Amino acid sequence: MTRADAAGPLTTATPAAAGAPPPAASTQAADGVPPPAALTHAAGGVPPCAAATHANAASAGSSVDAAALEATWRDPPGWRGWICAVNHKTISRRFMVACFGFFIAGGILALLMRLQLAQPSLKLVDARLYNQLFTMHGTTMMFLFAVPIMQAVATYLVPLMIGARTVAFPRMNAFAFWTFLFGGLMLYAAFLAGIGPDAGWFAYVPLSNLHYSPEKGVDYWAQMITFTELSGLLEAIVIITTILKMRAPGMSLRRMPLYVWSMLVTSVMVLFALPAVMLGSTALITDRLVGTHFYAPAQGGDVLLWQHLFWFFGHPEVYLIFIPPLSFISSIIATFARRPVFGYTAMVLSLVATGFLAFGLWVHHMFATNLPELGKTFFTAASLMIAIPTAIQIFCWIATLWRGRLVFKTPLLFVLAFFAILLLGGLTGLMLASVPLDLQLHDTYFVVAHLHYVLLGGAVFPLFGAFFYWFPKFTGRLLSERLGRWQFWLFFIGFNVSFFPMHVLGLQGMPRRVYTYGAEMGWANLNLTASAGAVMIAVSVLLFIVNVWRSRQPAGDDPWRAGTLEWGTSSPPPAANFPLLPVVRSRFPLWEKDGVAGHVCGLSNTQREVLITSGPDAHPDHRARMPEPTPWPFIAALATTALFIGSIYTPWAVVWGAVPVAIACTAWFWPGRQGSKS
Ligand code: HEM
Ligand SMILES: [Cu+2]
Repeated sequence: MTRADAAGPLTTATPAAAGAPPPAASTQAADGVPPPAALTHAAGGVPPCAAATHANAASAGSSVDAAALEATWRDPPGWRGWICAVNHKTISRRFMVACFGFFIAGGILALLMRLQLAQPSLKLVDARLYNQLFTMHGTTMMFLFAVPIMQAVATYLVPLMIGARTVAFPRMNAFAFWTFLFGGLMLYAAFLAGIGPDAGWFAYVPLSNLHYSPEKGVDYWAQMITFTELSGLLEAIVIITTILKMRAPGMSLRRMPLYVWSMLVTSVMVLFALPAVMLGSTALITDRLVGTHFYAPAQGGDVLLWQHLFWFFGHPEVYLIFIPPLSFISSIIATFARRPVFGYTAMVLSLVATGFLAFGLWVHHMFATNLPELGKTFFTAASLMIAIPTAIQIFCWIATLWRGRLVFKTPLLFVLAFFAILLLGGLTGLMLASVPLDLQLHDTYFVVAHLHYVLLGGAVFPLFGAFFYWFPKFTGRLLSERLGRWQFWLFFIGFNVSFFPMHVLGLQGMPRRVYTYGAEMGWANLNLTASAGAVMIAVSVLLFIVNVWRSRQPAGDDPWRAGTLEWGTSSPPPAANFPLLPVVRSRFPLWEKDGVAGHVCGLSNTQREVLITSGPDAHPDHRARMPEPTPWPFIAALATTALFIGSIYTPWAVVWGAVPVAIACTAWFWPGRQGSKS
């Protein structure tokens, strides 16, 4: 972004300046935060600007400026739009669809596994393919679905929630999407070509070294990590910068919606967590391809180094998956209980505390190694401690729901199911955090049950809830309540039928990652039950797709009568998000008696201009010009893909492959007429 030096004062107009009655004191008192000084200053210090009338016109649905704005901000039509789009909503929609596609693919692999395990000694798939199935399933769900979809949803919602026109670095956002997509497709191409990875989703050495995994599968796996983590890091930078520099005037940190807080915490965690696994997987590739010895004990390397690097990322990853949904829940609960979530400060502090503590737990995945016992007790304590901030959030939600007038729509059902399922997953987590018990249950189906209770309970249930809640925002259409309820109950029952028996199977000693078992083990009935549950889950997901496909019912702009800014514009939002950027004075601007506090004026309609505000208080600071649509992020992602895939076969690809990447980046950053690219 660069400073735009266009002439003209940049001001904010409050209703007072526009001649409307001053905001009621009571609405401000409710929030307890006084309006920021600079706003009153701006409103008082400049004459009521032309846009003050725009403000009124905008709320009355004026289309004059809206048409110009639309022309300025929309993506090019036709195939050029496919390649050149940089609008954050376009990129985010594609990102969400891609992640959901990978979820379906990972789900089909899970179904295949459950079919194979439905009866003892079945021969549907052999051991080799089964190894690939669970590796691909775990990898897909963790790297191609759960984390990226949280970022994808955020790049849609965050700008709308903070009253911004777009994300920071729109081109980087597009590049991150393409890189992610190409990385995922590469992994599936390898799988379909019969060289899928088969060393498990955490690819422990020495199993994943050249000696035990001589085929190319592990190389594809390790390179897929590079793709997705590069994309994840870039998205984190986009989200952090957007949140810290592009909030609507008046939206101080203390007025940020909880969801925006959760994305800030998550994205900062990404910056610390992802480099660890990128480093680890790069060292794995160089061990395999050029004979380095990072993980070779005979040459002075260390196999446990891999586990440390992987889990230093892997445990926080669970929270990358889990923290955004916590705030889906807060958004949904506030709206359906018709009141702000109880204990804002406690909620924010719990999010931040979870983010910190999440980095101090990784060794609980390594209790079965020969690390010093005393050291392990520290990680037991830390694992128990992280339950505290989550418990605080749960109590705050209960306090909110207690006196609220609940409206039992589908999103709320998913939220309530989250409570039940996550509770069970949390309790088995506390059990596994104790070293002696973990040594007994390690690598049994008890762990498979635990991880699915946490991951599906903590992420997939809230995600479906969030999707029902924000689908009207994305599309302007409502999903059917009737189908939604069917989907919910099938999913809830199917989930428990599928995964609850796995606790018992684990206690009976069934190991994970086995492709079959003998009838004499006595595991047949529980396994058949688990497989039946998986089929119910599949039917429920099908219902969801049908629901999305058939949705026609117009939603109106704000079907839930919610209070946060994303509902203050039309549904789906126009290309520029808001005809005039809002000014806010509370956490739920739309629940104020007279709506938002005012509007920003002085931004161009014919150029992609955004307002940059100060980090803590969101005082208006300067205008910045945002980049135009361009094919270069797409081309740069293609060049990066060639480099990454080439390097699986020869290290020289890193050298030659850098040339097209350099050319693409040079073209991308070539100073254009408007002097602004990012
Ligand atoms: C949608 C229904 C799902 C079903 C029926 C299912 C089923 C399974 C099965 C049968 C296994 C293999 C167990 C073994 O042989 O050890 C497995 C492993 C796993 N699943 Fe799922 N799963 C589902 C969803 C998910 C989701 C949503 C996630 C993550 C967000 C996930 C993450 C994992 C992981 C990380 C593993 C471990 C893979 C490994 O051992 O390397 N699963 N799942
Ligand atoms: Cu963990």
